[in-house]
Amino acid sequence: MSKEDLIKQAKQAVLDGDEEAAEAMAKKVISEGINPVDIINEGLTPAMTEVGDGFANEEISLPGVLVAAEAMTTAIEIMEPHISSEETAEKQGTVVIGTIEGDIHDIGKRIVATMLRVYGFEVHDLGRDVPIDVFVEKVKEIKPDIVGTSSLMTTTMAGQKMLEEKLQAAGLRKNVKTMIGGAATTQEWANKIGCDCYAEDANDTVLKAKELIK
Ligand code: HCB
Repeated sequence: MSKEDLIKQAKQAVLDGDEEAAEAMAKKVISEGINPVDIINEGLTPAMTEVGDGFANEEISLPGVLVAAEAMTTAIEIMEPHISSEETAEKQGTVVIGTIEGDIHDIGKRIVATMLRVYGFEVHDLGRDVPIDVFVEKVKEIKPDIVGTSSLMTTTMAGQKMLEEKLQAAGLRKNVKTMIGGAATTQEWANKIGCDCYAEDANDTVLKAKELIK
């Protein structure tokens, strides 16, 4: 089966919220030796964006979003361990990443974490709904080059500002670069809160993370 066919199947599985189809597609990607990164970037992610737009326009219900997210997560979990290490460059730096407290959205953050690993970063993924103090503790403990946060909701963006303030107060901010992302965030928000960088998607994250550690 061609890569294009599998991209189509990936999109359809997310749009239909069909976990079984997502699983079958992901297993086929592995057995056919196709790069999972292409399937994530060209199939799964655009389909999830379409679902998000459908939800915003009230064409898709919340349970519809949930099954789409489950199909996407299933496919990523199967493909993640097979993401090619040939693309893995020499070690680039260390990143601590997580989704801000109160926010359970983690699909995009997971993709970002995976892509950073692929391109040579050591990534400590703290998961989702992560309290700000946990980010601060991890920065103290791991001494990463970058701390990245994800916020998908206007209600959780404030946590990114709080992280800037708490890192300052703990005397840690000068030793770590900060990066934000997620649908609720923008470059303007990054500027406003004094964050070093806003990244729009996983590719942008890798490019900007490399810039930040230079
Ligand atoms: Co959710 N949800 N949701 N949701 N959800 C959003 C985010 C809304 C925008 C939908 C809408 O109203 N239009 C909205 C938030 C509105 C707002 O605050 N402005 C919303 C809401 C309101 C909610 C609930 C409150 C709904 C409810 O219960 N009434 C609830 C949240 C509960 C909570 O968190 N406490 C909820 C629940 C859900 C699920 C569970 C059904 C599911 C999440 C499943 C999961 O993540 N495990 C879900 C989903 C899937 C979405 C949408 C449809 C898609 C999000 C997504 O996965 N996109 C989203 C609509 C949208 O975003 N337009 C909707 C695909 C990924 C690949 O994109 O933007 O996350 P991404 O990540 C990109 C990019 O941002 C960047 O790179 C990624 C890869 O390209 N990036 C980073 C991300 N993080 C980064 C960090 C970095 O450091 C750097 C770059």
